[in-house]
Amino acid sequence: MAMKFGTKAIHAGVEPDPTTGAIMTPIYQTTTYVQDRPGVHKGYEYSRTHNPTRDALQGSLAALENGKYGLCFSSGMAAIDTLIKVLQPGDEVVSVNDLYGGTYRIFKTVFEKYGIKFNFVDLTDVSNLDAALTEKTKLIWVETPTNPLLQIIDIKAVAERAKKAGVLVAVDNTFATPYFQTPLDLGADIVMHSMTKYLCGHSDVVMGCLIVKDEKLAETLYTMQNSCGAVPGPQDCFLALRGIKTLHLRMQRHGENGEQVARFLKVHPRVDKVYWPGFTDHKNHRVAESQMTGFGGMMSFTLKSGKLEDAITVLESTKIFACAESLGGVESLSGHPATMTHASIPKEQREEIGITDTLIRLSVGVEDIEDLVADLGSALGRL
Ligand code: P1T
Repeated sequence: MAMKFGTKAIHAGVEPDPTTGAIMTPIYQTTTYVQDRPGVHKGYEYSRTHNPTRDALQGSLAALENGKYGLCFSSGMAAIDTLIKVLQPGDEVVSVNDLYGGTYRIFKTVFEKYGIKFNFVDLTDVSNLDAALTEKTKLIWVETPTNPLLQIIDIKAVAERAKKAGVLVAVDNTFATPYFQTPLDLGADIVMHSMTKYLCGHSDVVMGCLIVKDEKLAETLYTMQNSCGAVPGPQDCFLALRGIKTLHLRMQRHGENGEQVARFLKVHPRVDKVYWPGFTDHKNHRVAESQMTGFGGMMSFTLKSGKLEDAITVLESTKIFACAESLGGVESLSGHPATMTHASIPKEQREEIGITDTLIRLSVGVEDIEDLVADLGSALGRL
């Protein structure tokens, strides 16, 4: 039966436990499964390979992204690591040039050593892809909206060009979540998430996932998942399943609060630029409008003064927005990309794309909007 998003978030992939009827998938805290005879078992042999709690979660994720196969990992980085290991030395990857600092770091400092080449390109203009593709290109890595500048990449346009060139497209859908955007429907081959963020949603689990439609690609990835072994434990899978049951409710509120905070910042006298794809003057607002059903609760802004100390004052002064790495939990967080999440990107490169010293990133939570706006107003009032 075709289900709508909220129904899928609560039910997809999850059946009552066959032995007891428990409505919540139990935490199968076991490493191994007894076999009647060697090779005769109930579908489970060893928990690196399969675990019932993880299987339920993987099924839920596949359904949410309109894919067929879900694979969970012990972090978002482990999901990226496993995917890139499918490539061979000599292969090339075209990646967006604004992306999570840790993704940039694993590409540059880990995989370049093994002979994989990464070309970082401004894909907000899709025609830049043509010059970047070579016959060695095997994968295009898209993050949209990007972290931290909320750039928007046209997934459909990238996928069309990639299909012609026989290249896979992976989309890091962490910021949008499947509530606002389903890249597989737009022609992408692989969706990746840092589930640590909105999918788990309560700042208590580190986890990642890959979701695909193609059976052969899924088999390759399952083999890699089992061979490399960066799988999450059953307790974390249980927490992720619980978090996902309210994904639609949380995302709706993140989006509503996000819009109000963005509009407040946009007219504030101390604030210079506000990066949020819901504004009609955002470079790719029309693309965002066509491929997303809402613009979310992530945004970044800069200060008119241009002074690092002022950014620090704002980050120190808020009482509700907590200055911390990460995003996507129910509570509001603030961060300073240049010194925190994106410190691993060289300074010149960072500044070239707009990650300046006064850039502040907000993950707007689901608290009452009046309190959030008052908190930011009072912190900016100290400048
Ligand atoms: O932290 P981990 O679960 O390993 O996921 C890495 C990752 C991948 N992709 C995106 C878009 C991300 O934002 C992240 C993690 N980001 C942060 C920790 C952060 O504060 O931006």
